Amino acid sequence: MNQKMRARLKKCMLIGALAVLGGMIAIPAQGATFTVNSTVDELDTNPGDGVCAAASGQCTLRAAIQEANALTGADNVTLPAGTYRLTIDGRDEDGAATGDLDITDDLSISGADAASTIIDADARDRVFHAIDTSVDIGGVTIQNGAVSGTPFQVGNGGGIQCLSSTMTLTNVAISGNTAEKGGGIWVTNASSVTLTDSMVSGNSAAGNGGGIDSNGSIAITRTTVSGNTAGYAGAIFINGTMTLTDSTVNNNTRLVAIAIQGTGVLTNCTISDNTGSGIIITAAVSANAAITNCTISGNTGGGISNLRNATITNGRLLSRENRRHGKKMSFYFLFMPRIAVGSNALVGRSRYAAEKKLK
Ligand SMILES: [Ca+2]
Ligand SMILES: [Ca+2]
Ligand SMILES: [Ca+2]
Repeated sequence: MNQKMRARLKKCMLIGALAVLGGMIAIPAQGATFTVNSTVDELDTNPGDGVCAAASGQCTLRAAIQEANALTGADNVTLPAGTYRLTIDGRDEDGAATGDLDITDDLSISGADAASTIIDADARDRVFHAIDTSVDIGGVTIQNGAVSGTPFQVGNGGGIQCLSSTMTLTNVAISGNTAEKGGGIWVTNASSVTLTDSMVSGNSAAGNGGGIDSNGSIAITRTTVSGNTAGYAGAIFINGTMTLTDSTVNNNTRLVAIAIQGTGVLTNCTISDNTGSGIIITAAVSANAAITNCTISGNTGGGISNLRNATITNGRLLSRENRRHGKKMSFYFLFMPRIAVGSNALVGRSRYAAEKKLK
C-alpha cells in the first residue's frame, strides 16, 4: 500500500466513522408544514396521507389540522392573512371533523398577525380545542366562539378550551367569545398556558371568568384583558396559579375583575376602571396573592377585597378613585386579612386600622 492509497483509506475510514456517528446523533424531526391556501371550511379527504387536501383540492385550515393530527409528531400550519370562518355544525366531536378545531397532536399554527389572520367560529362552537397535547399559536385573532351547557368539555371555553395541554399563545387576540365558564379561554388543572403580547377582549361567561378561567397554570405577560363580562370575575378567575406581568386589566364587568382562589403573582400591572372590585383574594384556604408595583384605580367595587392572604408591595391604590357603595374604598376586608403594604406589614382583623394606614 503506497502512501497515496494509505491516505485515501484513512479518509474513507474517517468518513465512515463520521457516518456512523451521524447516524447516532438524534436529529429532531421537523415535522410537516402545511400552508393553508383556502379560507373555506372543508374536511381533509384522507387524513394521514401526508397531504393537506380537501375535496376542492385546496388546503383548508380544518384539513391542515386533521392531517397534522393524523401524522405522528409535531407539525406546523402556516395561516396567511384572511378570515377563516367555521361553517360545519356539530358540537361535542373531538376529531376536528365538525364544530371546533380539535388539536390532538403537537402543533404550531402561525398566522400573519392578529389584525389580518382571523379565525371566526361563527357562534357554531368554540374555535380551538387542545386535547392532551402541546400547541403554539401566534399571530391570529380567535373570535365569535360560542359554547353552552354541560358537561364542561362542551360548555366551557368559548374561544379556546385547553384540556390537559400546554399552550403558548403569542400575539393573539381572543375576542367576542362566550361560554358557561372562561368566555375567552378555559384551562383545566393539568394544563399550562403562556399568553404573551396579546389581547383578551369582549368575551363573556355565564359563570366564572369572562376573559379567562384557569384551573391550571397560566402566565400572562404584556397583555390587555379588557371589556369582558361574566356572572363572576369579569376578566379572570384563577383556581390554579397565575402570573400577571406588565399587563392591564380594565373595563371588565361584574362583581370583580380578577378573582384569585389559588395563587396570583401580579407584577407591574394596572387594574383599572372595572365595574366591581379590582381584585378579590377569595376566602378559600388556597387563596394567596403577591401584588407588586401595580396601580389599582377607578374600580367601582373597591380596589382589593382581601379575604385571605395578600402581600402588596409598592402599589398605588388610588382610594379616591376606587369606590364601593359609592364611597371611596381601596381595601375591603371581610375575613381575617393578613396583608402587607410596602414596608408596613399589617396583620390584623380591623379593616379600619388597615385602611387608615394605607391612606
Ligand atoms: Ca390528507
Ligand atoms: Ca402530527
Ligand atoms: Ca371538540
